[in-house]
Amino acid sequence: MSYKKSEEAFREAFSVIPGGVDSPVRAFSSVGGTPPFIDRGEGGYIIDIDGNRYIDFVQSWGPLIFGHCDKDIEVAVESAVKKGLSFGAPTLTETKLAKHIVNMFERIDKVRFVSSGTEAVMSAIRLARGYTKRDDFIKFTGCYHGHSDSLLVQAGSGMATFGSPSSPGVPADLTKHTLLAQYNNIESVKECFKNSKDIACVIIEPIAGNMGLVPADEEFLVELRELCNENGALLIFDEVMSGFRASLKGSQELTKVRADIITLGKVIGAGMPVGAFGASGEIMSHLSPEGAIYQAGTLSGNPIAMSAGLASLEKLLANPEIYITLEKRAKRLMEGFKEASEEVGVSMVTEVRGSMFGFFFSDKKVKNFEDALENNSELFGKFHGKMLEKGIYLACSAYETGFISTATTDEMIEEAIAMAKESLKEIL
Ligand code: KE4
Repeated sequence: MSYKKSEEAFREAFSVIPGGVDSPVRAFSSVGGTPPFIDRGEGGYIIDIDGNRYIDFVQSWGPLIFGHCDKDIEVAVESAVKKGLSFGAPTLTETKLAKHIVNMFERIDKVRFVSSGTEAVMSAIRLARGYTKRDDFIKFTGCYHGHSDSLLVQAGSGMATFGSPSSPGVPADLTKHTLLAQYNNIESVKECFKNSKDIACVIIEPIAGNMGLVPADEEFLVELRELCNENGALLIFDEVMSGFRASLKGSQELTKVRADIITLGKVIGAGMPVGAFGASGEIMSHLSPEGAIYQAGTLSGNPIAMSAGLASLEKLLANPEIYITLEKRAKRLMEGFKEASEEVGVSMVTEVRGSMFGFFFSDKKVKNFEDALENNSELFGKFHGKMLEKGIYLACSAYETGFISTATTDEMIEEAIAMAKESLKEIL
């Protein structure tokens, strides 16, 4: 494959955009090489500006569950565009999409739309703090919830510590209320509740997708729910990625545990900028303008984004059986990757939840971020590069999740498996 045009484009982008990208992961820093500049998508494929075609397992990091250029979503967007791009005023589409979400998620009576997952999580935490009149909150190492200041924290020495900034530009004052616990380790959460009597909420990805794919144990979630109840803290499930991807109703079809607040994104925008957060009517009544907790956004509920999300969600609701096929294909892909690793004698552990898949070059079942860090990331980088050359577009980090869309055919899955076998043989 030639990447000449992308190499030139990357240099040019670099001259006017930091790192040449508008989101760091896209720069391929952890895998090396030049990120292909994408010209267009076609169903399960993306084509770069050099004309190289790839089977797309990233799908814009999750939103494109129907693949690229889905006709139904395109028609919905085209008709919305003809009526205007934005009004800064209420529209019927927002209510329609909100009703679908409220009807799908238990304990959620109201939802508010924003323009990104970061905004959804930032607003959810402010809502929890305002509602409980407490300042501290617990997050888990390895979970990513967007880039708002209080979430850019790194753990201290112990398993349960107050966070310190993980990024310059984040004052310690803004992270001193963030406690860090270890994923799937309920003792570390108990430790946090011992360290603070001012905990407003616990936020977790119930199916973590930002340390690779690492689902929470059911027992852990049950105990987490109990701890929140005992301590008067709210439980926030960040399903920006897992919502509509792990199942039609995100983690809700995979655990009996229910959160007080949920955050959503990605699929509900179908590739357009949308985030959302929802809770009971009682909790949401504390949000402005009903209540005093302020939250706002010029493009929140944007009619074009709402139309895209509504078309995507209504298609999912009308075809819930697609999740059977999505999961079958995700499992076949991971089975094939495992075969490929066994053929060359390297260890691999894999995980699937609905249309989400993950794999680590490791011989250890991954239960938390510390386990995930033990993977062979050097081998992952080489594997990613080889697969790209062979037309397979995987997430450019070992700590991300891959996705199957309805446009990802059985033939594409078999092609990716064949290329995985070839790639590993060439590397090792
Ligand atoms: P955004 O602000 O990027 O829309 O959403 C933040 C966010 C919140 N919560 C979860 C569980 C998420 O996965 C994300 C964003 N996911 C990453 C992919 N790992 C977005 C990709 C990127 O940062 O470019």
